[in-house]
Amino acid sequence: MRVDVVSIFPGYLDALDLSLVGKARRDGVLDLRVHDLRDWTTDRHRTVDDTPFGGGAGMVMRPDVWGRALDDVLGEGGSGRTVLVLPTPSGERLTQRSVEDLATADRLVIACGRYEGIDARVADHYAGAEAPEVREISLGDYVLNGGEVAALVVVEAVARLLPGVVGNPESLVEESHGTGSKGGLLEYPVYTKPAEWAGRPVPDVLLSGHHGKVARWRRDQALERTVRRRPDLIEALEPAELDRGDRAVLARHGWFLPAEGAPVRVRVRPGRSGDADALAELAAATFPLACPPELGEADIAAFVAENLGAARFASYLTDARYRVQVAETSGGLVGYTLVVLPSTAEEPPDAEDVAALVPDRPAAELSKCYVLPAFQGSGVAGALLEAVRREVAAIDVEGRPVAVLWLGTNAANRRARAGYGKHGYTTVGPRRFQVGEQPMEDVVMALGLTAEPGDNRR
Ligand code: JD8
Repeated sequence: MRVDVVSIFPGYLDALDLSLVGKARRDGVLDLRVHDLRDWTTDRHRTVDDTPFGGGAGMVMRPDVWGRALDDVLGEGGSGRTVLVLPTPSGERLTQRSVEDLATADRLVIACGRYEGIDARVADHYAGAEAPEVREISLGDYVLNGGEVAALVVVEAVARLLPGVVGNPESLVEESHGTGSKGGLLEYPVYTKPAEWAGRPVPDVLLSGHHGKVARWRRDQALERTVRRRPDLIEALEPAELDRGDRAVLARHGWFLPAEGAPVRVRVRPGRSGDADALAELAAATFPLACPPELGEADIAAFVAENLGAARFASYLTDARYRVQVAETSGGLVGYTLVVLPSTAEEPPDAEDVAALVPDRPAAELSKCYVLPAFQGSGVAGALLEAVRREVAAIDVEGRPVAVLWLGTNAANRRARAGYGKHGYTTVGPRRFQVGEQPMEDVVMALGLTAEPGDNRR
């Protein structure tokens, strides 16, 4: 690849004589040429700038000088794909993906501006031409004094992708930000000898020799770092590239994968009075989906109107006998739970058959646990159940910690039963009841809350 850099400070690029880029130049893999813009000035002061039209501070670089320089440099090269790279704070953010694209070109010409920048007609002039392609790029949202630093970055980032520059091309695939398997995540932490430094040991797993565990640990570290430092990258992750382990790490940090699309930040929090309308809307959207087919639409609509309206939720949110948890995204509520607490420590569940199946007291009912279809199987329901367990396990009724959480779920709803089972609920027996004229069969499941010896739940 040939790269030409034009600058009024050509010495700035001397660093590219060093290290891998220097070797690539000596090996002929990279033909890097640095030009002094002043070679294309015509006055004895070698002037490259002038005052800005429209007034204002500073000086602007002249288009005619740049035009002569770029016409000459662009004219030197053969055919093939040429990209004119114009570093500017107002450019598109340079990313590994755009670097990978630049690395497929035959030639790059990088124009380093100074002062207040280059007259805007230069970019327009070359962008209007058949060739070269023009890329206005920025390194990031901070202000530098010129384009030279960006030229150093572009040359190093592109050169190391050229065949034969980096010793083990395998490591390129492994790198973060790239399109390789680790693409889109930050690097995991790395360690080397001594195994103990400043009282700090190396993580045991890295000394285990167990490659599978090491790979999993490194992946988890990369995910956790990315969640903490670059949540924007999590939103850009390709769901198909996330395995079960990845999804578990993301879920632990509040990121869940909906049925369609990229990971979403879901916050689980206690319901508050302002949630009533959104909860009623969510309940109306989710309750019918969990109803067995034999239940008629009319019965369902009647039940929703009677029991799941905004007014009912407003009462749940302000009445201490009820606890509401909600799962919320930036787009609104996607899940909720409702727990009914006993008024007294010995108050039995309101259905006799349940009271017999759930003897422990105080007993609280997980009355509602619903998640929008797009988030079913994403782990959001599990996060809600974990929040419910933590919240209810911390509640005393007449000074006695709530001993058990019980729920009734449709016997035919295998997914729900499996989900509750995964979170510690065990089936304690059937529960039969009527909806209108329709006989229904639920299973009752229960989760013991009070600490057994060695059980650290409390
Ligand atoms: C090119 C002139 C300086 C910028 C007045 C300070 C890139 N990420 C980046 N930040 N800054 C640059 C950059 C700065 C440049 C030039 C790139 C040419 N300046 C100007 C506008 C405000 N001075 C950059 N890539």
